Amino acid sequence: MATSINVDYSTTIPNNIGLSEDRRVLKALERWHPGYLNWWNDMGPDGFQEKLVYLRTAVSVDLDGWAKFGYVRMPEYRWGILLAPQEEGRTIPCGEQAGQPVWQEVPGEHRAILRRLIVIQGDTEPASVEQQRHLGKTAPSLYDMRNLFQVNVEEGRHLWAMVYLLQKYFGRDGREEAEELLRRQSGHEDHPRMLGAFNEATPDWLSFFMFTTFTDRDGKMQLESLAQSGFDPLSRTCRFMLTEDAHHMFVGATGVQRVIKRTCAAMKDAGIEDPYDIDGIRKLGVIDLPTIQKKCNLHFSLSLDLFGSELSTNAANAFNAGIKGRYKEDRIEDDHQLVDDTYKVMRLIDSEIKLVDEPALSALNARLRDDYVKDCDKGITLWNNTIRKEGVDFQITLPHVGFHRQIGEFVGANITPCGKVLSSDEWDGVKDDFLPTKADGDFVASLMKPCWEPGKYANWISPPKVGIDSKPGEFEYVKIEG
Ligand code: BYC
Repeated sequence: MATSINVDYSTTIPNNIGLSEDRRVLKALERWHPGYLNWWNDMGPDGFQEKLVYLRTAVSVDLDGWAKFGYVRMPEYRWGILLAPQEEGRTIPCGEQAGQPVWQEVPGEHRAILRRLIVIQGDTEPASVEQQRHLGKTAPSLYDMRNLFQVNVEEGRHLWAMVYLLQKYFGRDGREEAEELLRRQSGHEDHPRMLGAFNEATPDWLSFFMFTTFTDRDGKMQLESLAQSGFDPLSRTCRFMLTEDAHHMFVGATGVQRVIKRTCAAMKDAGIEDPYDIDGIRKLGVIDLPTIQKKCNLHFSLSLDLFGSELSTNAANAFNAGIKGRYKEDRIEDDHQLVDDTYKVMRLIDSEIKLVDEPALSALNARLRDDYVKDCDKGITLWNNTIRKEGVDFQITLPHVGFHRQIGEFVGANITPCGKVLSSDEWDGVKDDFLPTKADGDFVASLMKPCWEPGKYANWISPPKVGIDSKPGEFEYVKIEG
């Protein structure tokens, strides 16, 4: 397969994989394209399909300058198939065949497991676009609106990336799966998206920023693991997707930071020192820090569920097969087989939380989740530095991993964000302190009014430090008129 760093725009589907010479796959993708556009028009950003948006498009996959900025109508965005360059001499990084050359074709014995992972990954991409489709209408600025749409078109491209793998390597099954990816819908009663968090609503912009902080970061960890795959086309696809995901987490973490900054500034101006003076703070038209903490608790716990059960034979099989590695597998120094190794897993035993040695192979989901929690701390530090600089006495914290879980070891347990195990009665008395209530949701919703004048920001969020592509403050990121 020919690959180059630069993207070929001569076919209807931009690519760097020599698609014009691969007629079978080109045709299959061209057949899938109209269905994709129908899906985008029906389920993508509602009310903005005709607007010109200042977006970046990939023109090259090398690290420097792969992006080109310009005004585009979203349905005309050049979604394409982009793979990171092939690494000479790459070997399978883990499992029974570790050290042997990577596969350029799907190994028959691992076909089912690979297809399942690619389909699950693919399913999350359109799901997030569906979850966010109404947010444009309440964007707090044109800058934020543009960032939302950038995230959306890139998730659309990530769907293309997985569909390419399905069409190229999985024949008829792959084509059917590609159709199903357009048929399932986030939150749909009969054909929902595959993973829990992708069927939840993203009702407001604070949720969007939390989602891009925490759920996109699960995306990062999963893509990092799949980038370690011995199936080289999957690895190369994921390596390029990771460069795009970094921007999504930036949008999330700086979005929450800007909300926090505005709240602290408004408190200072009004002479409010107590962060728990909820009514007083809400009267200022900003979001109180305890509500931000509750949203953080919700989105972090929903994202933890995306790692599956702590102990999983699926995960062990994928690792053994060399299909999915650990986070930064190629930089870990051990035998990459883990046959006799153990890993400490947090478990709930007789209502007590304990660290237990488990077979390392079974515990791979728990290990990836632990790596994820460490990575999440970066966002939290950013937010707490802002609160400290503004002089407010409050700290955002990540809740305990057992808090509010729907998957795995802690399902059904009543564990507080501090990690205390409660009885059901005790839990009912305090749960509204930990998760957003209807009243919290209604209050946040009441602030979600569009603010679309170039250079202006809604009262509840502060402006960013710098513009996109070094544009000045009043730059018209989305042309709303005309
Ligand atoms: N919801 O052995 P188990 C992203 C199912 S996000 C519903 O515990 P396993 C993005 C599981 O499928 C990253 N079902 O877990 C972010 C299995 O069902 P079957 C997406 C769940 O398989 C933002 C059963 O329970 N990528 O990119 O070891 C915006 C037992 O499973 C859930 C990936 O996830 C759940 N939360 O691990 C846009 C990577 N969890 O097979 C995009 C690919 C588990 O028995 N996926 N189940 O019917 C995987 O690596 C694994 O499938 C999982 C689960 C980590 C998801």
